[in-house]
Order: sequence, then structure tokens, then C-alpha cells
Amino acid sequence: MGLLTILKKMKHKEREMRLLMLGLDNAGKTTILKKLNGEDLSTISPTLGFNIKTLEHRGFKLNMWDVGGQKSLRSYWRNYFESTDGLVWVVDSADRLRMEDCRRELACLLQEEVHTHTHTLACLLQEERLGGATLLVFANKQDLPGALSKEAIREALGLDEILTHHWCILGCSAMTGENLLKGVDWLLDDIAARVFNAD
Ligand code: G3D
Ligand code: MG
Repeated sequence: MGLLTILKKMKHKEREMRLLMLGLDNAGKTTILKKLNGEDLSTISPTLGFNIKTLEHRGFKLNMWDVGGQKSLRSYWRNYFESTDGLVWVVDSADRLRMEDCRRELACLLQEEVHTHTHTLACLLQEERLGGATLLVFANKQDLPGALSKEAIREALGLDEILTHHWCILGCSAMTGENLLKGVDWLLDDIAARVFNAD
């Protein structure tokens, strides 16, 4: 058994997981965290830098990192990758104009290359330190009339091309809370299964 596996098992014993929330600015990352935490939604302002929220769910301690999505901050995302168990990619389903930007950022996140300076979600997932991390895509703001369906977003982001990570897309609304816990449950189940099967 490798050291990494042992460390993972120890972490699992503590029932603690590290989740990273990413996505373009204005996608709803901070609002989702607040809703999950039962906080007032009327006081949200753009995230400067990052904030960490700890959520207790099903006996797990979830450390959720909410990292600012402004363009100027995206090159710092990789500093948060170390020992990330799960990645939550949040999409503003109504922001049709930036869907291509969103696809590129995700692609880059999944396959970061040292010599390129573009950051796309595919790039991000290939980043070594994100190796194996489970990916949950939240197609957020489904309560808005102009929102794209999760199927349209799955297509627009090219999710079916992602073979390196377990992934799942769910339509949700941070406003109504629809599907937020369902997403967290799926993440927990997938991460737990991966950690148990790691030897
Ligand atoms: P971010 O942390 O990803 O940058 P925020 O995004 O959580 O700051 O949210 C950006 C804006 O989107 C906020 O509106 C917030 O209220 C809104 N928002 C987030 N989730 C939803 C959702 O599910 N439905 C709707 N209708 N709006 C949502 P403001 O007006 O404060 O900029
Ligand atoms: Mg924010």
C-alpha cells in the first residue's frame, strides 16, 4: 500500500473531505455555500481571495473552499489543488454569452499544461494535483427563465469527453436550494467509494 493510500485512509477515518468550489465569477459559488450552511442570502458580495466553510453532513466534515473566480484570480486556483477530494464546478446556466469561456476554463483546469497559459476546465482536471478528484458540475440558477438545461450545458462544456475523472452534472438553484444536497451526497458517495477501493 502506497503512502498516499495510507494518508487517504487516515483522512477517511477522520471522515474529513476537502472540496474545492470553482467556476467563473458570478456563477453562484458563494450563494451555494451559504444556502448549504443555512445562512442569510441577502448579504453576498463578490469573493475577494477565498473563504472556507466547514459543513457537517452525514457524519462527514466537509471543508469547502470557495475561491474567487475573477479572471485575475484564476491563475491562483492551482494553489488550492493539493489534496482536493472533490471539485465542484459551478455554472451560471443563464449566462449563455460566457458558456464558451466556462468550457475553456474547465477544460484547462482538467489538463493543465506547464507551457500553456490558457486556463480551461479540461486543463484543470489533468493537473497532477487534481488527479482522481471527483467532479460535480452544478448547472446553477435553474430558477431563472432563460437558464440552459443541464443537458445543454453538458454538451456545451464537452463533459462527455472527460474520461480522467468521475463526473456528474446536476441542475440546481442556490436560491431555492433545489438539488444542492443531492449533489453533495453524490460527491460524498463517489469519494468514499474511491477511497475504499484505493488498495
Ligand atoms: P460567485 O461566488 O460564484 O461569484 P455569487 O457568485 O454567489 O456571488 O452569486 C452571484 C449572483 O448570482 C448573486 O446575485 C446571487 O444572488 C446570484 N445567484 C446565485 N445563485 C443563484 C440562483 O440559483 N438563482 C438566481 N436567480 N440567482 C443566483 P447579485 O445580484 O447579488 O449579484
Ligand atoms: Mg463568490
